[in-house]
Amino acid sequence: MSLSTLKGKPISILKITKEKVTIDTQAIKSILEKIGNHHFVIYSINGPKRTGKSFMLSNFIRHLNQQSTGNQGNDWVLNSGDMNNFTWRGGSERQTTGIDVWSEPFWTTNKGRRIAVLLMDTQGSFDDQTTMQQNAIIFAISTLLSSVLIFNIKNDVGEDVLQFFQFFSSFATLTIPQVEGDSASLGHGSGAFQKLVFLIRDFQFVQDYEFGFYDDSNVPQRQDRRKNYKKDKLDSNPDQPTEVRFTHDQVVQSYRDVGVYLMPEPDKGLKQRDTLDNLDPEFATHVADFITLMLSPAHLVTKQMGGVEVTGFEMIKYIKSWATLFDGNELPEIKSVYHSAAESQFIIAKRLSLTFYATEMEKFIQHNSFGVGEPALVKKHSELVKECFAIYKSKSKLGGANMDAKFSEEFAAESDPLFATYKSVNDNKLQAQERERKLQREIEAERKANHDLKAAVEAQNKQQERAQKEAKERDLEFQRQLNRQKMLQLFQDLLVPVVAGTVATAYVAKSGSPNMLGAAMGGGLLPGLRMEDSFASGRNTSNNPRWQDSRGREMAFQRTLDRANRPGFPGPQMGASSSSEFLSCTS
Ligand SMILES: Nc1nc2c(ncn2[C@@H]2O[C@H](COP(=O)(O)OP(=O)(O)OP(=O)(O)O)[C@@H](O)[C@H]2O)c(=O)[nH]1
Ligand SMILES: [Mg+2]
Repeated sequence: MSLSTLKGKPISILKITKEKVTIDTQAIKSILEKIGNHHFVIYSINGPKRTGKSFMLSNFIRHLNQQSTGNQGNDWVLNSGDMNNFTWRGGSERQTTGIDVWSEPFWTTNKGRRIAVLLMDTQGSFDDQTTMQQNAIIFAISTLLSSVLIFNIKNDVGEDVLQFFQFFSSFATLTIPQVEGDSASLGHGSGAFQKLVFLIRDFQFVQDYEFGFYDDSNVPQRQDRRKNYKKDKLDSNPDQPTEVRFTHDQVVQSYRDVGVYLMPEPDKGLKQRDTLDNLDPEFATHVADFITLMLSPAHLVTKQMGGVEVTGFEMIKYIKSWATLFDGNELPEIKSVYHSAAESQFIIAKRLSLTFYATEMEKFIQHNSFGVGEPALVKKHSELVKECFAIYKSKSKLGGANMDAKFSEEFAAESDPLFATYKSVNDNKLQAQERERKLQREIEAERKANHDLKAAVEAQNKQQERAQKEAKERDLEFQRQLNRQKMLQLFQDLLVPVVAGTVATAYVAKSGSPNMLGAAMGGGLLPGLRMEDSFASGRNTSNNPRWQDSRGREMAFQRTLDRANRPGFPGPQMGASSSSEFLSCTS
């Protein structure tokens, strides 16, 4: 490839005021006219502010200038001589504003054709002086103009970077039908744009990925081919949540060709003092490699509109037609596109917030299986509402204060019924808990009552046992007494009459009068025996007085008398009595 050089300078093609963004069609026309009927490659570098974009483009120019002198080495990276190109500098304040295009095309031959190379530097996104709408417009214009977009970021491709990129790209895509006319059939997500290269500055994770270039079929020479940064970090994979997959797919599919270059960190001198005096050799090598690669035939992608290559002159016509789109006091098209994009972004942000709210609330409810008091539930709700607002703010960058108020209103309208549902689930849990407690109390009370009843029954049983024992003892005692009584009775019934009979017999024998026995009885000689009343009173004077014990029973003494009446018995004979009388007396 041979390149011829022209002196040049950055030309601003965009005018940005607070009210509007304007394309300076004359400025861009003056550059494109130099290309005329030739095809051209146009590189645009975009990305967050203060990330070394202008520094990199300056090196493109120095490289192209050096090439034009026929010097093939990498000295140009170390040569700080000609800094008169895209202005770059350190510090925190933004440097580039709007869009600058290098005034002079560089020429090269590619596949036998003479083609031009244009370089375009852009204002860094996310500074504090530019609205998101302006950022989006700058991104859209540079995307629409460029054939190779270098998206310059620091450290790594994070999800936040991809989301912003996807949003800006989709915004740019929405303008395609207006800028390419009705013939533009390529739509969002179907390779609407040509080439995209993520340039990652200060890349740290070299243990996993070597510095250098990655795309679908290439990895750096020393890189283990099983790990490909482009595929691993940019392509979607089935394990990702739908939302994340969607973002990855949109980014990758909006471009026909996507690659990544991992760049090492420069030395402190460059980072902090803008000096190239001690430029880190590894950094210098990679800057040179990157630029050489980007300008190599495989990456020289000529500008197309609606899928067709365009010349410098044709491009001027396109850009003129954009005047109505990007120019004018009201910017009606862009505004409507902006508003619809802002609205879509708002809806997505709101959905994400509500999903987060619902997920966290469900977790909270599930975690508190017995329910929580209403103050705790309300507190959780308020905390989540705050977090959701932060999520919305991080995802919906286009909206202003009006959108914020709209979000709060609509979020409340949608989250309040959800909260009511969670509250009723929580209330049910509390009620169930209360019922459970009540049941427990009742069971406890019943258990206690049963226990008391058992104790009472046991006491009663014991009492009964005691009573039975006492009764038994009483019975025994009674029995004992009865036995004693019986013994006594027996004694009285048997022994006393025998003794008394003997005494009486002896007495009768001695005195010769049974009646004298009554007198002896009366005299207390025979206690427990008494003569039948009629004998005792003397009314009955028979020789056979009847005797009674103290209970009035006729006594066995009769037998004694019988015996006493037998012939040969000493003393007077007494009247005989039947054996039956005797038996009835002793039974
Ligand atoms: N950490 C780091 N700093 C760099 C790198 N390349 C250049 N710089 C420094 O970054 C600072 C900003 O460089 P610029 O090229 O002006 O950055 P920019 O992205 O164009 O900045 P804006 O135009 O304000 O958006 C300068 O001090 C550079 O020396 C790099 O690869 N890593
Ligand atoms: Mg800059």
